[in-house]
Amino acid sequence: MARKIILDCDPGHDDAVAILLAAGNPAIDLVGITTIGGNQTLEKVTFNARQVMTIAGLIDVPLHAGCTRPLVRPVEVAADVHGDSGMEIHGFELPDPRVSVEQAHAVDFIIDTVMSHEPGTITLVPTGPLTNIAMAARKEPRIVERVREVVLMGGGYHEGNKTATAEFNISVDPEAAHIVFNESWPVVMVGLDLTHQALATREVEERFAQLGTQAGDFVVGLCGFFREAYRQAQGFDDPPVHDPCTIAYLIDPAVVSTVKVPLDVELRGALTTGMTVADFRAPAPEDCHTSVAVRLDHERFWNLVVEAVRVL
Ligand SMILES: [Ca+2]
Repeated sequence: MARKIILDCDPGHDDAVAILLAAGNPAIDLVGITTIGGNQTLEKVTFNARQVMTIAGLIDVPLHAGCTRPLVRPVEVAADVHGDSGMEIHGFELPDPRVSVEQAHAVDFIIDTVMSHEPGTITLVPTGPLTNIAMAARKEPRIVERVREVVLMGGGYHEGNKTATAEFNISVDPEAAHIVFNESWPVVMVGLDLTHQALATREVEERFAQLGTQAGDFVVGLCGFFREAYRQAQGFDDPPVHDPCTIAYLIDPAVVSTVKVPLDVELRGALTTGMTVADFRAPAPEDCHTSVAVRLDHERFWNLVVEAVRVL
């Protein structure tokens, strides 16, 4: 049976690819999409989500906007790698959105969806700051034992990007991350250690170009801007496409291997605020509910994404 997920995202070039992968792979049942301010303001990323959902043909999937800012800290965006719109693109005309935003707040949608489905059936997939997920856990604590798993893109056990030790999504709202990591639900952290292996090489980009479809051309356009932005901002030759790694893990765990390890987040470090700390010193205790993603099968990953985009 297909995995029922709520994708909580901030599109975002790589969020867009995550949406396409979720839309095009039959192993995923996209119950809803929620947005969170992150790569750009909530208003901008929600507009971007509407455009991506239009390209992906997700006309009947509900879209709910969430929190405009982190729990404690001020808004920070990532215009250096995502541009002024949050999803700047090269050589591709984005469509007018044919998807509208539902009335209900994302946090209420998450709660209502989890509470109205059988326990253990809804997986939360956050690919932006964790504000909505933390708010949902605080507003309705009963969701914690009903959620099947939280599979998030964020953090890193050896790497940072926003700072030397902190990844952007976690750094923007570390207090929210603290709530999510310290609830008892299973958490899989797909962090930079993993997603920096998900490089969109020229060969990968060419496979999307060969599709000759709107969705394929969209990915090529995303890669074009993202490659240049990542080169200038972080010195990458090819851009790492972080967010779809979460979806790939759910489709086929062999593509993204994980290790069980206690995990927490630094809230008060002089140099390390927002750092995710994984304790590898000993075998994880029996009751350990957190895992980190360690190794990506690059070829199988891109095969999944290309195939999903092909069928859209
Ligand atoms: Ca994202």
